Amino acid sequence: MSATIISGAKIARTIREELHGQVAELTAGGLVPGLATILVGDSPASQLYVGMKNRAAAEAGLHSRQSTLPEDTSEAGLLDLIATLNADPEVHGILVQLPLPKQIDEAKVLLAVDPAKDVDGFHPMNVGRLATGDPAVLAPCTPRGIVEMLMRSGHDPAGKHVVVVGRSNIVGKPMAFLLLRQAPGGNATVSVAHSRTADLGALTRTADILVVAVGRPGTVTADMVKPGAVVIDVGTNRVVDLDVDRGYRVVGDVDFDGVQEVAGAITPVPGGVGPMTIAMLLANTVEAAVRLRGGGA
Ligand code: L34
Repeated sequence: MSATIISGAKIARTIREELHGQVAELTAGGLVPGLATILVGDSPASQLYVGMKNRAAAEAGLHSRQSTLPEDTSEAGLLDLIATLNADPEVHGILVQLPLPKQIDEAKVLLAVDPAKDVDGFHPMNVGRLATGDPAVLAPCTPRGIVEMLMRSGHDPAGKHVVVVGRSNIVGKPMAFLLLRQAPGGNATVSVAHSRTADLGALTRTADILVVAVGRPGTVTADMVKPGAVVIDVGTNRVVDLDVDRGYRVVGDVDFDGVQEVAGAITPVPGGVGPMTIAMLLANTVEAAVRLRGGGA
């Protein structure tokens, strides 16, 4: 058997076209949704991701701007910038790319973003609203993108056993909360595994849907997957490959070649979850803009 490939790139393109239409209507009505991204430091991966986010925003017709701050930026300097963006009526979404340099307290920064402009869904108020099942919350982009990708590829998680491998605040935990919601895209039975889980394979073999987000290549191999299961690979790991021009390849957390022989469906890396994350950032920004204006969509 060979798994169906779920193309996040293709689904994301469709969503971005839908958003483009919605943004055109809003713009005609005098509301241009605005996204402000903040990049601190010069991590090549972060530079790439933030660049892709601003490009996608501009393509969809959003107002977009990027602030790039040096690696040695002080916490106070970053908090000042966030305060300015919180007060700017042209900005409806604020994204601070993670990780941040060591001298900056991430928790403080996430608390400083106006929850109404928190298009990452990382502010503790939004985390709490997600955990309590508020249907109107701005949910973190990666897990929201995964739900969207499952629904649009015909894999409704309702009633299914979903095993999430990874317990990060960016993916694992919000993924579990979204899947538990009593709402479309939710109603799953959820298990969360992590580095201290005993016999990971025994648990993952019970998964109808397996979401892997640990940031380590080869975490899930074919023997850990139930035949026919849906496998969502969230990892984006750079591995050295001197045979390609840029000197590295991007691989996921799943042993794709082996697992695709067993799984019913699988997401590729690249071209899977990554593009969905970006599409959901745009969707969250449009939603935030509509809510900040007041009134419905
Ligand atoms: N605040 N920080 C904040 N929000 C986020 O949602 C993120 N994340 C993660 C890192 N830090 C963040 C992202 O945006 C990871 N991430 C992300 C987004 C997009 C892609 C990868 C990671 C992506 O589109 N990757 C391409 C491959 C790109 C390449 O060639 O390296 C893909 O097709 O998967």
